[in-house]
Amino acid sequence: MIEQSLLLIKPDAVKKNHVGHIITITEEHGFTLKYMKVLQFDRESAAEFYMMHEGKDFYEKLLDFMCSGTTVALLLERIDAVAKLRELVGDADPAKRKPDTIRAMFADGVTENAVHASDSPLSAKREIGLIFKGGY
Ligand code: FUP
Repeated sequence: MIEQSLLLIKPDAVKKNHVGHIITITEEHGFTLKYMKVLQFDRESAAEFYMMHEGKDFYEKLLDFMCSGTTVALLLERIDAVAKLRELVGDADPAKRKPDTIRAMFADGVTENAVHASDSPLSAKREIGLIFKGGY
């Protein structure tokens, strides 16, 4: 089934000029770019996006990082988009990352991990709503 998912290219990857390369990788894996937005998270919007992690030991560090620079949000579409994008992005834990995943190629650590991909169709719907609520 054709599905939509959200990919965030995070501040570390934007600063290192990996945006174009990451978009190309998604296109090579059958994703179609429907909408794109360049944005700056503030504390409030980052807290809302990552609300499920509130109270965890890495939460404040994660918000600081997400607010540290520009983020590029991509609304991507393909068959089975959510699962396929998670596979392409790779694990947040550096020890578990498979080669040829976006994080294996571009991430420096567990927090500075280059990209975010929605983890379920429900999350994708929520996250797409949050990021694109002001329009495309
Ligand atoms: P993912 O859904 O693949 O982004 O990974 P997780 O749900 O494990 O983590 C959510 C976010 O918290 C990721 F951006 C990574 C970050 N994180 C940390 O910064 N430190 C940790 O110890 C675990 C996760």
